[in-house]
Amino acid sequence: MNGKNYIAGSWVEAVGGARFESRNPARFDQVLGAVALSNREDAEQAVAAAKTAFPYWRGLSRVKRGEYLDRFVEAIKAQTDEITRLVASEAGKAYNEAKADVVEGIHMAQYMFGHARLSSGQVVPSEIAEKDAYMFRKPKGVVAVISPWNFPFAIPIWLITPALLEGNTVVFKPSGNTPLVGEKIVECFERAELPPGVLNLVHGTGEDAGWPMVTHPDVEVVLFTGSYDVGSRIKEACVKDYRKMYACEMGGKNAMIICQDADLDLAVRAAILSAFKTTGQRCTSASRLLVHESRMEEFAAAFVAMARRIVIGDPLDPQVFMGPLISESAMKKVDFYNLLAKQEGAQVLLDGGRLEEGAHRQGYFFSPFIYRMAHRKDARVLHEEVFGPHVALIPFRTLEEAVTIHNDVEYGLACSVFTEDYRIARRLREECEFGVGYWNLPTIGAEVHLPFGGLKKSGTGVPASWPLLDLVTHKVAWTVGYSHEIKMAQGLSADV
Ligand code: UN1
Repeated sequence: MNGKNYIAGSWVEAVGGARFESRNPARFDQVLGAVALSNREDAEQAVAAAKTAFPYWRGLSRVKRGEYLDRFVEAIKAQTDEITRLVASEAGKAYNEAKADVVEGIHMAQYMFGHARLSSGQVVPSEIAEKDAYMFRKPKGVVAVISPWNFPFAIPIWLITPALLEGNTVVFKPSGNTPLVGEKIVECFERAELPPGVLNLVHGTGEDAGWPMVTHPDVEVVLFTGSYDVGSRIKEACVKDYRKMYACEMGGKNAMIICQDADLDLAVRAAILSAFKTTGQRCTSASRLLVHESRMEEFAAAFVAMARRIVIGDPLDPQVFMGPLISESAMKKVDFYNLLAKQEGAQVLLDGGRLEEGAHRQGYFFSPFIYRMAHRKDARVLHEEVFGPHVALIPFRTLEEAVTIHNDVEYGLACSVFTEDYRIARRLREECEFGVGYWNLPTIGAEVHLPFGGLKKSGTGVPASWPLLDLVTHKVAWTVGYSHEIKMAQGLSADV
C-alpha cells in the first residue's frame, strides 16, 4: 500500500517527490508502504484547495453535509476488518483494541450525523415585544487537523467530522507513524463522494508538513491531539495570530485512587486495563495507582500477579493483550524512565524489561514495569508522562492526602476512584483535577458523546465531542425588528 497526498480530490505525490516508509512496530522488517514526504509547498496547496472548496461546502444545508457523514460510515462498515488489521499492523494495537478504535471512529461520525438534524442555534427572547432574537453558528473556514498515532482512526474522525458538519473544510496531517490509517480515512470519505477540496490530506513530519498548516494565514482553526511539547508550541503560535482558534489535547499523568473500602477485584482488573491497554500509550492510561496503605500489600500482590499473566506479542494474535511500543524512540523513553525510577528509589515489583527472544525479536516489545514509591515532589517518574507500561503504586493514608497527591502533577486528564461509599466518591469527584472521571471503572474507554479533554497541561479548555462544534463556528447574534418604529433595548431613546 502506498501513501499519497489527497489535494482537491486527487491523489498526488509530494511536490519534492520524497517518500518515507511506514513499518510494522511488531515486525520492523515489514514495510507496510511508502508514503509521500511533504513540505511547505504541499501543505500550502492543501490549504488553497480547502479554501477554494469552502464557499460551496458551507452553502450546502447542514442536513446535506451530515448525509456525507452517513455515507462515510457505510464506507467504513464495508471494510471494518481490513481497517482493523491495518490499525493493528501500523499502530501495534492488539486486534480487539484496533477494532474498538475503528468502532469509536464510526460512533463519532454517527453522532455528528445525528447532530445534523439537531438545533444548531437558539431562539432567545428580547426586551422588546416586537423583536425576535436568534443565535446562529457560522463556519470559520479552513480547519487544520493534526492527529496522533495511538488512535489513528478514531481521533482524526473526532476532529474532522465536527469541522465538516459545521461547514468548514479541512486539511489533515495524520501521524507519521500511522500514515496509512490516515489514508484509509480519506479513502472512506472519497467513497462517500465528499466534494473535492473539502477534506485534504498531507503526509509527513510535524515540522515540515504540519507546522506550515498551523501557521498558515488562511487556516482559521487548529485541532491537535498529541504531546504537550508540540501542543504548547501550537497554542503559542495561535495565540500570536489575532484570529486563530485552537484546541489541543495533550498528555496525562493519570491516577486511580483505590480507597480503604474499595472492591479490590474490580480495582485490580480496572488498574490492569488502565495501565496496560495500548501498552500504556493512551493519554488516558493510568500511570499512578494511589492505594490506601491498609490495602497496599493485598492490592500489589493481586495487581502484579495479574500483570504477570499479560500476553505480549503480535497484535493480530487474538490471545495477545499487549502489542509493541510504537517506535524505537518510544522504547528508549520507557527504558530511560524505568531506569530513572530505580535511581529515584523505587521498590521494583515487576520488571521484565525489553523482550528480544523468539517471536519478540522483530518488534519493540516491552513488558510491564511496576514499582512502589512514596509520593515525592522531586521524583520525576511520579510527575512526567512516560507513555508506556510503567506504573507506580503510591500509598496514601487520608483522603486529603490522596487528593493532594492526585493534584500534584502538571496534568489533569483522566481519573478514577474506587470506593463503595458515595460520599467519598463525590468528594473525590469535586476535589480532584481532571476532565474525564470514573467511579469504579478504568481511566480509559471514554464514549464519544461525552466531553473529552483535560485541565492544566492536558488540554486547552475545549474538550473534544460536542464542544468542538462551538470552537469551529462563530456564534452570531441576529435580531429582527417587526415594529413600524425603532424600539431600542436598555430604555435607549430613539428620538433624534
Ligand atoms: C487518547 O489516548 O488520546 O478514553 C484518547 C479512551 C479512548 C480515547 C483515548 N476512548 O481511552
